[in-house]
Amino acid sequence: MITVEEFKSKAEIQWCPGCPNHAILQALKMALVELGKAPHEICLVSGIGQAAKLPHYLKCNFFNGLHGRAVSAALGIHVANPELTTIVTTGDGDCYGEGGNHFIHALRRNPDITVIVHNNEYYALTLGQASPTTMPGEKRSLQPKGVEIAPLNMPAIAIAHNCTFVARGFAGDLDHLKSLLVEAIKHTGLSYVDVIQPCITWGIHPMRWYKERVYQLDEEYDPTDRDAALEKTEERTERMPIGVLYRSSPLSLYASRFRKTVTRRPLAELRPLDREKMAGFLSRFRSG
Ligand SMILES: Cc1ncc(C[n+]2csc(CCOP(=O)(O)OP(=O)(O)O)c2C)c(N)n1
Repeated sequence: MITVEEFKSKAEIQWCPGCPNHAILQALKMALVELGKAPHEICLVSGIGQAAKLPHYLKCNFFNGLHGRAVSAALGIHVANPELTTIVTTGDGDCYGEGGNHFIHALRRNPDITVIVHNNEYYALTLGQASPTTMPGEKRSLQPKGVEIAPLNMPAIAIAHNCTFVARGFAGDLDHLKSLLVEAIKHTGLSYVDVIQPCITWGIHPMRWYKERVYQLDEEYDPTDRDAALEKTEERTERMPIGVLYRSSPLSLYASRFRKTVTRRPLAELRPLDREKMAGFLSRFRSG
């Protein structure tokens, strides 16, 4: 039986001590353990940013791509090898800003991947500039008089485009987040979890502020009610619901449509892996 310890990588964590990203990393490891996944069965995919460093800190296959392109890379990886559990870890800037276009089109395609967005409402790596989810009125380096435009409501966009699993989690509620990630990874089709991740360096509110506002959706909430789900996505300031906002029956998957029209077998099956050749290739990237 795989343990959380076995997912620990050798890389030294570069996040601020106390950053809620640590909790998201832990929740993901716990979810993978609960699902009985082994490191070789998983591929984490990311772009650029603090959130995008997560794959460095979890032992498994990973691909670190360009800023905003994680979802597109994940789509290709999943189609090439559908046996892998492909998970994107990305920031609000990476996924909704630089990668917004790619994410929206992935929603239309419905690949069987999970997208976890560490939504801290800023471009944290590049020193806290406003991102697509920064709240209006907040003063930032490029908006000294305050952000003037409304934040992007990506969960609503996802629901409008029939994403079959849309959830919101909170990095301050580890067990709840772990359960959401288990559900998301189990889900067939694109599963999308927007995680409230208060930024302790550039943010204006402490964790306590979020804890006072976040509440768990209960059994009375019906995640199959599309209109109710769209309404819930609007609660983002005074009350912040967490849980599965929207869930619908499976739609046709990108990989199976691809199989019918382009190639019957996934790339990973076309030619057996030549391990010797691969080891030679990989050795070029090793130092020392
Ligand atoms: C094409 C491109 N534009 C801009 C940058 C600079 N850049 C690097 S990370 C980043 C912001 C990342 O923000 P987010 O995805 O929210 O992640 P966070 O650091 O907040 O976790 C930016 C703008 C870049 N590397 N590449």
